[in-house]
Amino acid sequence: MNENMIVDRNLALEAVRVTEAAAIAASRMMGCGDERLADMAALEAMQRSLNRLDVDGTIRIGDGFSGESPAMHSGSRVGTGKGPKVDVALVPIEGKSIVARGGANALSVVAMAEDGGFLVVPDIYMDKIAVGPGLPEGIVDLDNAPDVNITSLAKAKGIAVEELIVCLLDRPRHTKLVTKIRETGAKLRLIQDGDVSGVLATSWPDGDIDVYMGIGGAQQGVLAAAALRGLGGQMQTRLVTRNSDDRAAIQNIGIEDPDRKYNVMEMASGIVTFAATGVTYGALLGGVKRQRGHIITESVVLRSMSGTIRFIKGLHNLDHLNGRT
Ligand code: VTB
Repeated sequence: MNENMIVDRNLALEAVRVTEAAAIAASRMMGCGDERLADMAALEAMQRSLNRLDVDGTIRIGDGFSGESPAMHSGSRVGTGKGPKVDVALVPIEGKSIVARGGANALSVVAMAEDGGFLVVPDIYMDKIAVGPGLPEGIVDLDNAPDVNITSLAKAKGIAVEELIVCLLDRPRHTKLVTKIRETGAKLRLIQDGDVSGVLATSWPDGDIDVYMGIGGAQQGVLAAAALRGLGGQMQTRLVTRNSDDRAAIQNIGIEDPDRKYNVMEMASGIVTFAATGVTYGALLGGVKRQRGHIITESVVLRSMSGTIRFIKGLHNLDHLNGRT
């Protein structure tokens, strides 16, 4: 076993403690009506547990309001600095607004990769299309019309188009896309927020989404790619340049071709570890709940090296959590 493998195995176990801590903190803010408050609580908890890890970590995809503490922006260092060099991508709450209104499917997410493993993207939009594992490479393409993607996918899966479920964010920017999808006869699942879980659902062991489409956060796209390295699905993405600010952000970050299409490997390469914990109840993972002296968490840990999918249920002692033991 080489050093990278040992590092990866240990990180897989540690990464989940980071998302558990953030999810527990975020869940206390469920329904608080203020997404900023919820995010700060999760961010603080995530930062605290990341800093306990024996890694020399650099955040590549981060979070935090500028000028405020805590913040874990791209370039910030995390970990004790003693261990291996890793790049970190995180979203303390994927679906802050979900937590603020007490909705479903909010996750706490962290991914770690070898130095240089993540595509570094600005906080802008990204067009995405994702399908599950076991399908011919390139079965869908961002440059195809939606009906072409939907019919080829249905054919490859051996199902009728009418049986296929397409997931996308419920946003005015998708009005035309939604009309085109409806014209094919396919089913639709319009989600409020949380497009990482939308992409994951295409490749989840018992997920019912056949294809995820549409425009969401670019940083969420990289996190979703990290997960697909473990789950085995396909995704194609392209940054969306709406105006001169977006163009400048893309340029500043050092991306030469703003119209380039990326696949999963180009967004998350090398050895990648991904962990997510449910904050609120969801289709993929249960949310944080309280039960007889414990706080229960449901998480998943994915390792790109082996493709192992681990579901981890945590029973966290309430007395200990509250500092009484
Ligand atoms: C999505 C969603 C995120 O941002 O990426 C979305 O998955 C995209 O931005 O949970 P808009 O809300 O502007 O459409 C989030 O909602 C996070 O803010």
